[in-house]
Amino acid sequence: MRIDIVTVLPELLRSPFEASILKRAIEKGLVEVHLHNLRDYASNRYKQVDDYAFGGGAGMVLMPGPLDRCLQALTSEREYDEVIYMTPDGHPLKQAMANGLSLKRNLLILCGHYKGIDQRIRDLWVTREISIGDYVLSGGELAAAVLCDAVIRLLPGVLNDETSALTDTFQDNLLAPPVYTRPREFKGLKVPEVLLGGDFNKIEDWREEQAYRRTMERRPDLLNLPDGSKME
Ligand code: 6GU
Repeated sequence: MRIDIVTVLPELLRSPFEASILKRAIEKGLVEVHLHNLRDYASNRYKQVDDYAFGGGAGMVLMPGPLDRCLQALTSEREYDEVIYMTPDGHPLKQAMANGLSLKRNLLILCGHYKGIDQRIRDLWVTREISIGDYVLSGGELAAAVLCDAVIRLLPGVLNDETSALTDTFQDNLLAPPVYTRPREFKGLKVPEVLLGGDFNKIEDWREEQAYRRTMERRPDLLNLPDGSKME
């Protein structure tokens, strides 16, 4: 997989790809991540990429010119399966969407900033608009990092048995059950007996029950969904 990310703050997006699982995925050649500074596509000598919104109101808007030149340059090099715009008014990111995107070859991600990007870039180029939740971030960069993490960890060969995605919360619309490691007793709190017994059927039953209990308590909305196989 190849991911190209267009941003006015490339420095904000470097560290997520320089540690742990994402770093390893890149080193193993399972994914390439390329950052593009929108300012490199500015036309005037001030390297301007944002301007006031027509109609007034607070906040700047990313101008269509630099974004269009950047997109023209990138899409002339290769075909993208999706041009994704990270925006709080997008479709909420779900595990099923991450699963679907993990099957694509080339993804292009646009990070919004300030009041967002000129609507005409969305009309002309964007194939999918994604939000990572109902709160507002200062820009799309951290949201893009979240999306990339959710997608890259699903690529074959990225996770090993210890970090397997199959038992993740949400992979079956259930929250994950509690987990314990050594010691067997910590500050007077004991590990549930069933986990020490070695009866794997009993352990599975216990985990499932705990997962249901937790989901019922915290996210009853998840229990009404069909399963994790839909894209949106
Ligand atoms: Cl994708 N961008 C911004 N700026 N804020 C957000 C978001 C995205 N998703 C949730 N909040």
